[in-house]
Amino acid sequence: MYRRIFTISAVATALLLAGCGPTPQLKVKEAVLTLSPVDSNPSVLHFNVYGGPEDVHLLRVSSPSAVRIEMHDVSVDTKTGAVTMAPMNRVLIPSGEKIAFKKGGKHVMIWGVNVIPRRLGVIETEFLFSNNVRILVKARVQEIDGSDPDEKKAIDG
Ligand SMILES: [Cu+2]
Repeated sequence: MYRRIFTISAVATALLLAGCGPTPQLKVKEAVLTLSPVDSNPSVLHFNVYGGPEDVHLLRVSSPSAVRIEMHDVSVDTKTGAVTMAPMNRVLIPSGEKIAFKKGGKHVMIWGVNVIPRRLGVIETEFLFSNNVRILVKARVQEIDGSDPDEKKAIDG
């Protein structure tokens, strides 16, 4: 009896999926926090945001393990070649598109990363979007050379 119910529901699910087609899901992936070699300087968070079924804005990134977090964009002065960065209040995430926060471009700067993510090698972050969706992301934490944080190495031996 249980087997029969299971079989019917599996078929129903398959039909449902076939009928819907792929719906893009709002996601945050490939998140990596690179620690600043100088503690008083901000660390940098890179990640990719994948747009969902509707256009939304990324409004804020927060973490219980940091003092201050800002979203930044980079611009290059076409005359002097000087690179400057400025805070952004919001970032448009178009439906179905990938927006990269990467080296040389948009990024998130984090001041005062505490000892918890340094020991774990992982930092908990929360991404808040304009449709009120909050996505919790565990970002890998690394030193500037890509290795585990020094505090984690000390524990792991
Ligand atoms: Cu910055």
